[in-house]
Amino acid sequence: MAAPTQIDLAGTIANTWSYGAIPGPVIRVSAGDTVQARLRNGLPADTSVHWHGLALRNDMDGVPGATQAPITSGSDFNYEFVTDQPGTYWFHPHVGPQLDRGLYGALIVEDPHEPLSYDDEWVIILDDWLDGVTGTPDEVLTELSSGMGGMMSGSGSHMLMGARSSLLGGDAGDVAYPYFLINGRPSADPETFTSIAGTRIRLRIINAASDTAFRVALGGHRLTVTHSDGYPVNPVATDAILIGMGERYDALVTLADGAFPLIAAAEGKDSNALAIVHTGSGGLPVSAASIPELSRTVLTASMLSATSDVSLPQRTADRELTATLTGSMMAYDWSINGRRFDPANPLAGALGVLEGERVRLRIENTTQMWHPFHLHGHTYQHAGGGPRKDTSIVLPGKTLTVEFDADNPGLWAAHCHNVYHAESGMMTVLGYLVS
Ligand SMILES: [Cu+2]
Repeated sequence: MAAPTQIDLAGTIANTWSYGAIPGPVIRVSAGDTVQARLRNGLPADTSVHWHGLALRNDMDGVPGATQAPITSGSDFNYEFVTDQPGTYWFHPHVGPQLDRGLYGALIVEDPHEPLSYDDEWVIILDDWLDGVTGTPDEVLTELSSGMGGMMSGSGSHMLMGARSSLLGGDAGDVAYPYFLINGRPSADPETFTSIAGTRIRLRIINAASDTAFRVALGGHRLTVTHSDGYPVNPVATDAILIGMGERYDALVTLADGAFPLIAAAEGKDSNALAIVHTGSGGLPVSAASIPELSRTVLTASMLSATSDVSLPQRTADRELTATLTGSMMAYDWSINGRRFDPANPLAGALGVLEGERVRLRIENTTQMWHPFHLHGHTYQHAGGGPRKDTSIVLPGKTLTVEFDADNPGLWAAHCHNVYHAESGMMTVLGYLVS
């Protein structure tokens, strides 16, 4: 059930929309299981559910205009699909900027033959929050859509200027948020995880934000990254992880004795989300504001390689495609290959492939800002033996080349996972041609 509700942000009550709780209830299945989920739309608007990262049957992908009709207010839709691939996934609407409300949750596909050994696991969902506090996501989109001109005339209240990050190649984000949340809770009323020293935990970290990358670290600990976007990587130890919107990272950590801040620093935005990890009888952490791990080694996807069992077999590409990320903050005309996505004509400018092809896709960012590029229905591999992923940070002025096998026919959205960029037009469709 998606419906209007309220969220309690450490005493500030905000009106929002949710799937019953924020985050929504965790959906946990085993690989090979069939998920049956009925969405009842109690919202005063059309909606849908997209199952982010799953290579599922196309008509369950939740993209109105491409894979299904919108679920109108007061009506139901039954989603049913098989989950083939274990991993950390999530779900959210694919209508307007609804993702920037409380409509998101984790979908965990367990491996019946799990090769990792750990004692417990924690799902950690990161979010940037303004809904019901400084406005609504629809108001933000309207304001941003008028471009920098609106801000310069003094009418802007949501636009964020001066958010800079060297890790993100410059401009870090467009939108000012009053709160950053871990599992739906602000830093003043943090999520608390309680365990005992020596316990080995699998963290499943999901960035459900709309305009914020996070730098995540656990004070006093190093993390061993084991998965990116659900797929295993050769393990890498790090102090912190950079995670863009839509990305997921799994990491193992063995807990020390005490109380430790788990910080998700809003990259370039001078604020952070906080959770507390308690073991034994330790008191509260001395300082949760900053931990040295955040400024040590920060892992990005470029440091990862897929394990051999999930690497694509070596093969010459049958088709080369280019998705050039275009547009600017000034005009707020975000686009792909110079074309802003038109929901009334979704196939205009579509990228075409033939079933069975090995496809080499160049994602070329000609803008002055980073973008988390997301492809539906497939998990590509970063060229040169990199990680398998479905969402990748592409820095300004850089090109990321990925490869995938065209093995899941249908119409698949490909877009920036900054929800405001996507809604302003940085979206296209990957379609299967008929030979
Ligand atoms: Cu973008």
